[in-house]
Amino acid sequence: MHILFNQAQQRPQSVAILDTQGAHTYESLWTKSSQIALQLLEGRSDLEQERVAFMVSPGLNYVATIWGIWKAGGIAVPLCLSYPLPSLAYVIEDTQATAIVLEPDYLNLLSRYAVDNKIPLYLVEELQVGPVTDSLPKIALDRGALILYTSGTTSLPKGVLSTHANLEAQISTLIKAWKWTSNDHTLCLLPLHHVHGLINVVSCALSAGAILQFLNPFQAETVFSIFLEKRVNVFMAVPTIYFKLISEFDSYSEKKKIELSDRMKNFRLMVSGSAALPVSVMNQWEKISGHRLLERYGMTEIGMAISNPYQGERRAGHIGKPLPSVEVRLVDEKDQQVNSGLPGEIQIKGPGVFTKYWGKEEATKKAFTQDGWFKTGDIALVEDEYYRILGRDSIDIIKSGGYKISALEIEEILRNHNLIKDCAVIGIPNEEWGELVAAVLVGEKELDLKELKDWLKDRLPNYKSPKIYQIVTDLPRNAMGKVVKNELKSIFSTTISRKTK
Ligand code: MLC
Ligand code: AMP
Repeated sequence: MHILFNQAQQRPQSVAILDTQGAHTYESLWTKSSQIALQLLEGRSDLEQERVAFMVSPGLNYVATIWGIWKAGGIAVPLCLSYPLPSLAYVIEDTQATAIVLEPDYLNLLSRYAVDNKIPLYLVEELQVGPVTDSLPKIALDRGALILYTSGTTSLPKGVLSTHANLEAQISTLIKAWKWTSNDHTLCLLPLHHVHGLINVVSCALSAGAILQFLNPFQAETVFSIFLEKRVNVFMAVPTIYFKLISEFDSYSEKKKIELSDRMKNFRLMVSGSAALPVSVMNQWEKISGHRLLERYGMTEIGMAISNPYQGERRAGHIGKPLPSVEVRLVDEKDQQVNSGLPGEIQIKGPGVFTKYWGKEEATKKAFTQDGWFKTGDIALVEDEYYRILGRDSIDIIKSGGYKISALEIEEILRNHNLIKDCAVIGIPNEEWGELVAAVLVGEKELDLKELKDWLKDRLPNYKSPKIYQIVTDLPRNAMGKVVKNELKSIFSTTISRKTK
């Protein structure tokens, strides 16, 4: 990962990271990551693409760990901090991770599992010891670097394997397109087991020699206090976060609103992505910040592909034009390019496109056309050169708060509940969250939604758990016996849904 490590050589004394422990220079990041690499190697010359899972909160330790795994020749597997044990175990087992690096906060959750499964656990602080020698392996760019998990049209999430070359292409494209420099200072409040936080914010900032400030967890009030410190000038978030920031802003006094608006006018760039940005949110944000949000489109498998311009018209309701080095086409069901102005599936080619789904040859084959285009499943059309997303080809994929969620994964878990006879999960449009995860249940009469919510806590992270429920006697099915999910959507708009609280 030459692009990512360059700045550590070029500006060792500059601040790289600000976190709850203070400011850390590029040199300190470099040293700590080398120490971690050497400790993980335990005398070996190269981890040879062994998978190393890690559960570390955003901050210096997080970046030092992922860089350390890369420097040692391993493939990094970031674990989601809000996953319950079964979801973590799935990722660890699916990647056949040979080691787990973690912070003490997560010991309780993982130590028993690690002992039972004979996987060595390393505390991240304890890896930051010993002299830094130059005996680290040279890593070829075509080697595996990262596995991120993404939900899809299969019930279980798939591990997306990207090489160092894929990541370099994703990072360098964005640095050029959005004009990152070492004068930038960004605030990262996104989860780091997805590309938005890990590539677009963390890796672009550090590759550009900028300052990367962490805030975890996201809190609208704290975001604005940090803005008022007059350092941040680049900000990236999902539409739900902009929605929440607007609500917070609206609660302030006129004096504070003016102070904040004046401050935000000095930002260089504000970006929205990971889900459709409602035009209403874009307009309100422009009113309060003076910034027309730059909306872009991407995916775990490809990094960023389509973006509104840095200079030029940022068109509301549109995701922009293909980024340099990314080839984009729209096709029909037969993978034939559609005529201009007609809708079609977005397909992508380019150096940022991932290598394979980890351990899933069949799924990988199905994800590409015979001539190598990656099928995104997103439907779009081009209007006067700007792409506009119309929807997805699968009703089973839900986007909520910028997270991609598989309806099938949740249904599979719900079906294991002894009082649930049948179920269907769908996404219900919602301005704040994009979509809300909604569950329609056929249950025994003893089924209690409060109890069900508690039961789910041990099995699903909060963001995947249904937020609204309906109990029905039967699910509507077509002649083939398949649940007609579109019909279910109307239940939520015509009756009052039962919330769990
Ligand atoms: C949480 N809540 C939800 C919810 N998630 N309600 C409805 N729908 C959801 N999806 C509720 C909880 O029940 C809780 O309610 C309250 O909101 C706060 O919960 P939380 O988990 O603490 O949420 P919060 O911290 O406010 O998080 C919101 C968020 C988070 C927007 C910060 O969702 C987030 O970080 N999203 C970003 C995801 C992301 O990075 N995606 C990128 C994927 S990569 P109560 O009542 O219990 O308090 C990708 C490619 C690309 O997509 O193009 O970028
Ligand atoms: P993920 O698999 O989590 O990486 O999510 C990728 C998906 O997010 C894409 O396939 C799109 O459906 C969606 N997405 C990302 N950016 C946008 C956007 N600007 N507008 C609409 N959908 C988006």
